[in-house]
Amino acid sequence: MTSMISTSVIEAENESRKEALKRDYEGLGERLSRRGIDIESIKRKVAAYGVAVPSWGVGTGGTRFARFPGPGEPRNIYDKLEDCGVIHQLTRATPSVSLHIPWDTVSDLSALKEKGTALGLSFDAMNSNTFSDAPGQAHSYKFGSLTHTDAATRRQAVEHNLECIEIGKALGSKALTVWIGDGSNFPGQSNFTRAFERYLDSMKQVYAALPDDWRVFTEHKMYEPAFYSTVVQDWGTNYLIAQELGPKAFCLVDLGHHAPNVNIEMIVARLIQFRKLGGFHFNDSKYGDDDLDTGSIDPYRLFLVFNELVDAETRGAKGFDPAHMLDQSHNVTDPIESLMTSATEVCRAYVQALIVDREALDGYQQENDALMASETLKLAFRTDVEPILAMARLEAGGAIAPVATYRASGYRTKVAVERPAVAGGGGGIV
Ligand SMILES: [Mn+2]
Repeated sequence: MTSMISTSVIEAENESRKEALKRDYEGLGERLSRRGIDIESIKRKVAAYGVAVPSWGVGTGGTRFARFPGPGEPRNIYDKLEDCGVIHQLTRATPSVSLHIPWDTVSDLSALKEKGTALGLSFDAMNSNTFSDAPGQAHSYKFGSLTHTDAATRRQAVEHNLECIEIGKALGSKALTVWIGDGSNFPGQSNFTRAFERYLDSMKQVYAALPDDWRVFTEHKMYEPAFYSTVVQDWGTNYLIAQELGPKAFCLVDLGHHAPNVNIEMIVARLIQFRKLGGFHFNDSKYGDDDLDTGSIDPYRLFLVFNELVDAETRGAKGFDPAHMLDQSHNVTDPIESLMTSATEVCRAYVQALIVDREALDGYQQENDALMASETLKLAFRTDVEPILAMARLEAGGAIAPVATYRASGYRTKVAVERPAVAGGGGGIV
């Protein structure tokens, strides 16, 4: 196994924090046992949990206004995998990487797979891109891709998705995520019904090429890049797509792709109930699709989403197997630090949801005791579960304090020397 960060750095950093962690863990264990919760079983669950890192996440993101690249940005997919290796080595929570084609230029697939294996990383869902034009492509996506009025453009977009499936097969991926930028900027510009008919027709061709053990995830988004209408605008349309396509099609919920104040956890519950929840793109937002770091704005909402997931897990909901991925844009931070922090936030929400007293909650719901039902959730959310997360990392060979350990390692300074600055780069917001 290739270690990106020297294990001696991790050990030295952990040594200085180990005793305090042990005391904190024991103290929390005692408090939880008073509530009838076994801290060890919670720790085992979070230790087995993983969230995928998007390959594009390790590059600096940007806005319509500017992008400010940081030092040592990854130059290619191999550099990106190494950065993902750092994140997993320190957090032990991100065992897989999600590729984005053609932002990731892949040529030697077996070398790529080998590199991933050496870093302890597998390949999560493949992401196709038909929302921007690749150099030299025959037909432009300016006016759409899978829903374009021109059949040849639609065909090209379908072919690209088929190519993504082929690449994914070679890498051991088991899912394709399709997000399209198709939509309109003017009332009347697009016929809603015809555009959606064309979408379904194109997606049926993609679906037909899916291997039996694959799933296809479609992602809804309310607005952007089209600002009047998008073809897959909300979870209702997304659900229709999954229903129309068949049993291998599922809805992906990107937390940022909703209007402010939308009850996302309720959407999650509905999709679970009707067995169409495919997975998540985790991020956070204040105003729209801000792609802010997961848990940085509204950690309670993230917890409420996980509350639905743990509820489904606990009752053994049929067909429940969502894929978890981070999808956010790092404009002002070191992407490695943001992704480590965000992976930890996802794990934290999971653990907080695991310690909800579900029996008590059920009782309060039955009795219509609104206040105590809410307090039951709040009790779990208010519990500082960091010792569980840190102990799980320590026992798995990770860092008690990932960001401090990363800074102590000098990784960014080292790669800044090896990787000369490049213009552009594959940052993006989808
Ligand atoms: Mn997304």
